[in-house]
Amino acid sequence: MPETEGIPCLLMRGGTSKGALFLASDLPQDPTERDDLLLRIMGSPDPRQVDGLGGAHPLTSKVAVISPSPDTGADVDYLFLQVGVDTALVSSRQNCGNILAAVGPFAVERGLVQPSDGHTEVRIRMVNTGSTATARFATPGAVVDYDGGPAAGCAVAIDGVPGTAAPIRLTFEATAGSSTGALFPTGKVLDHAEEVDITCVDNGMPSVLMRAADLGLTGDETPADLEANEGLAERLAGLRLAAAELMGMGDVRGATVPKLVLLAPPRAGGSIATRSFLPVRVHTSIGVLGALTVAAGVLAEGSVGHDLAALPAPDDPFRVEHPTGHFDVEVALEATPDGYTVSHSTALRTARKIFDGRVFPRPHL
Ligand code: NQM
Repeated sequence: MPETEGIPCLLMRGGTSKGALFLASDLPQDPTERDDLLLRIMGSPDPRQVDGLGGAHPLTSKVAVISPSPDTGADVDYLFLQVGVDTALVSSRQNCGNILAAVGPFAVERGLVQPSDGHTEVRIRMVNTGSTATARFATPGAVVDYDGGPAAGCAVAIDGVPGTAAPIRLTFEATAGSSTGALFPTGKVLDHAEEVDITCVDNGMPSVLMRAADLGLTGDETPADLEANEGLAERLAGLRLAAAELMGMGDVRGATVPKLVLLAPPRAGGSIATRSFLPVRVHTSIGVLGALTVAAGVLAEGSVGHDLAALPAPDDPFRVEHPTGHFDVEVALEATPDGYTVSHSTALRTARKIFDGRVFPRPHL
């Protein structure tokens, strides 16, 4: 279908992020053509993304491409694409657990999965890393309940999103080392880069953990304060390149991974306080896989943050504090003679269908 007739698109909030969701069959198969089209749909490159769907922040400049899965262990395949805001870049190098929360409902909306009357489970293969997740959500009368009416059991609030909505439970398998090959990609729980203690960890989101205090910070700064600190930005950029080399990720200039996370003792009854970098803009909350990765890293004895944390009792969730509240996750980390393993991780999110229609990409500049 010519693009002048518009491309079917569902605009959705997934967790604390927002993005445009497409059926793979509605987009060009060739990745170069697809990415060119997505840049024009989102209005990139432009710091305001004024001519497209993007929201002028990495957390609202996201795309999901969904198709039936050829894998017998999954119902659908989900490819996540981060669309640059002021750069003409589309990257498949990272996953996104927040947009993942919207994928199960999208699969029902588009008829890829038959919903049950009650609750529906959708098994999702995250194509970026090959790991899988299961989303469980309310579908009373075989229709997705986004708001959390009586059939959803209850409506829940997630910090960083106003109001309440129906819960979407996400269960992850095989996230450990999904991008880098190992939960602790350097083979150690503690390393040093540019004279700073770091823990390099990947429970679904390759991340470099460090103590805020080691950088002269409290860990309580607002995202705006951190983004305005030019000296910090320069120091973190150097640290990130050095850490990525240790993690075997090569030259990550221009890449959105690894993320950087500053840790501090919890201030609001949680397990640890965080400020995470995307890696330049500062997250207003924290990513889903980002939070699972922080929890796995901090739970490991000897890591950066282990001694700063108030570790939860065995059956309690790990509460990650962030700039707009907290995020509870469960991470089953086990010590083995060969190191640590994670059998599964879970997180609770919500999602919402915002707009269903056809999007009209701007023409080539
Ligand atoms: O870590 C932002 C987000 C994310 C990623 C980012 C995410 C995750 O909050 O699973 O969700 O880290 O770029 O959308």
